[in-house]
Amino acid sequence: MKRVSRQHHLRSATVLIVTIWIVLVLASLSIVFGQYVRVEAMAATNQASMTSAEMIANGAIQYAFAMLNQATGSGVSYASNPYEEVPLGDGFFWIMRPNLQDDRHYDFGLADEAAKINLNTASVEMLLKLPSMTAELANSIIDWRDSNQEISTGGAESEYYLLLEHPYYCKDAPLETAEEVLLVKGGDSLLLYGEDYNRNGVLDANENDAQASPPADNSNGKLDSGFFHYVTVYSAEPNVDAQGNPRINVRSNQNQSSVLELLKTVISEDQALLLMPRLRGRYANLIALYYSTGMSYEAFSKVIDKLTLTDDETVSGLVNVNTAPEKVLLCLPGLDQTDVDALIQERTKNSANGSTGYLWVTQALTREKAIGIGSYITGRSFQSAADITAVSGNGRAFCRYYVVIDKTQQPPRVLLRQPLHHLGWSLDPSILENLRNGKKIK
Ligand SMILES: [Ca+2]
Ligand SMILES: [Ca+2]
Ligand SMILES: [Ca+2]
Ligand SMILES: [Ca+2]
Repeated sequence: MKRVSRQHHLRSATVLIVTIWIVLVLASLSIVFGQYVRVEAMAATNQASMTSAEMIANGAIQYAFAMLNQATGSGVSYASNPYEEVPLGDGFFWIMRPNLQDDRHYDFGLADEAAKINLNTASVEMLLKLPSMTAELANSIIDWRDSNQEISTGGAESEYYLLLEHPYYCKDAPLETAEEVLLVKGGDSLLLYGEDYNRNGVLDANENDAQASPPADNSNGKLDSGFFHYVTVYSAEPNVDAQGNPRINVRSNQNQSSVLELLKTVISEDQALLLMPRLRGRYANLIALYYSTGMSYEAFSKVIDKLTLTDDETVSGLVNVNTAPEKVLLCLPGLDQTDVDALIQERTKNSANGSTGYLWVTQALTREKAIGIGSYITGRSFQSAADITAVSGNGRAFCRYYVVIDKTQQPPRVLLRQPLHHLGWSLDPSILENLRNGKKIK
């Protein structure tokens, strides 16, 4: 009797343990399923927010196109159109550009690619004057883009790159993005971007905390930036005048009568006929020609845009002296700080008439210096960069694209659409926080 009861107790206990286990398993399963459903629902909402952000970014690209088309003549419009917190769909977009004078404040708008040094056409002397450029990298860029196999001092050709752990050939062709310098001997992201890890031109917390988070910065309270914001590979202009007519190649024999006709519009026929032999002489560029003709500044200003010294349909890599920042002007051959100050002063005087010319540099520089930069400068811009951040209205998703637009042709075309989401949210962090909490942005 006693034995039976003990067996009964044992069986009940076993049943109880099994029941507890089943209940535990069921409970945890239901928790897992519950979480799974919540995760699925959240993922679906996040997916919808992501789609929304992507659509807003597409809209922002169209917006940039429209802004560029609005610009009359051959310039790029930098009018005070809204580029900050522009509402679109259920969200917003920003078109950001670095504020090169101020690492505390964001700046918005399109960035002018012709206001930068072109890595494909700049001389080694010009490259060397870029902020944080090294002799090794400057010479290696020359070897990287030139088609020959001769190694410049400190440079490198294929024999160097083929001995790397992951070998590749020297490109021996023009760079297609500025980031390509990371593949070039001596190139690294600290030289290219400096401390501006997220490329927004603003000193962010992680860019001023030394080694605590990437990048390795010097935590000196100021953004020590690299040369990224000062370089391009895109600047190019069609060899036509402001009205879109092909320019006249002064050096070409069959153009002599057109040149004479053109000169007669600004000087007397006798004077023009006297000048003709001089046009056939040797001179480095149109500024040199201006001095050698002895024509007045007013007269030559009226014809310079219609003249060229090449039959090429496109001229690449010229720096727009009407828009280039101080550090870029300083890279032009032979110029020192005093020259650049004089240029900026003269430019400010001229800026009211929205000049697309560049002969005005002769008013600020000596004859020798003006001729020295004459082959590297222009007064016009045709390519713009739009650094676009788009966010969904609920702040759950954002995306960032770096887009380069070329307006040498109609309609304009996109030369680059580079995703930059991996750099994280690069505007004021409170914007995202406010949107996520259902508040107003500011
Ligand atoms: Ca080469
Ligand atoms: Ca930054
Ligand atoms: Ca850091
Ligand atoms: Ca610093």
